[in-house]
Amino acid sequence: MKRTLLLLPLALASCGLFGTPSNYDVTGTLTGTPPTAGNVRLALLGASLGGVVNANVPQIDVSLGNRGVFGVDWPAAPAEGLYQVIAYVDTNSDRQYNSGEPRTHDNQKYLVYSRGGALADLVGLKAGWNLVNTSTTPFTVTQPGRVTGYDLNW
Ligand SMILES: [Ca+2]
Repeated sequence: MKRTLLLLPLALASCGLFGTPSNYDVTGTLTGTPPTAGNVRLALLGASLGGVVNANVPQIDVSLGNRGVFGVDWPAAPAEGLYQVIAYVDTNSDRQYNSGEPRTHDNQKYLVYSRGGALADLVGLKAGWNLVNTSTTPFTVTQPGRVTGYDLNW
């Protein structure tokens, strides 16, 4: 009995990890079928317009929940710049996206961390996190707080 009581809080805590990630800063759903077999992982990584990875920004490994739902929190001390969440097939099993590994299409939604200033003002960026959606013309810059519907597709 004593052992069961000790395990109960652990069980409850772990349930939170696999529930709907509604409390995360960025949430979305991964759909479609990976182009190759292998371990599918997600990463928050530095990006450039056009989907080129900025290798100077450390990647954050993101867990994929049930039904392809994922959630990720903002990094604690982000560098100023563009970020994206992607899914990829980790063909070399190093838990990092490496150039050339199969990845999801660019969803044209960039997560931009800005410190503000005159240059940022020109394009509508505010200090903190911004969502830049380049799938529309003209592109939009918003500060939604939490980003929902950050959906990914193979
Ligand atoms: Ca890899």
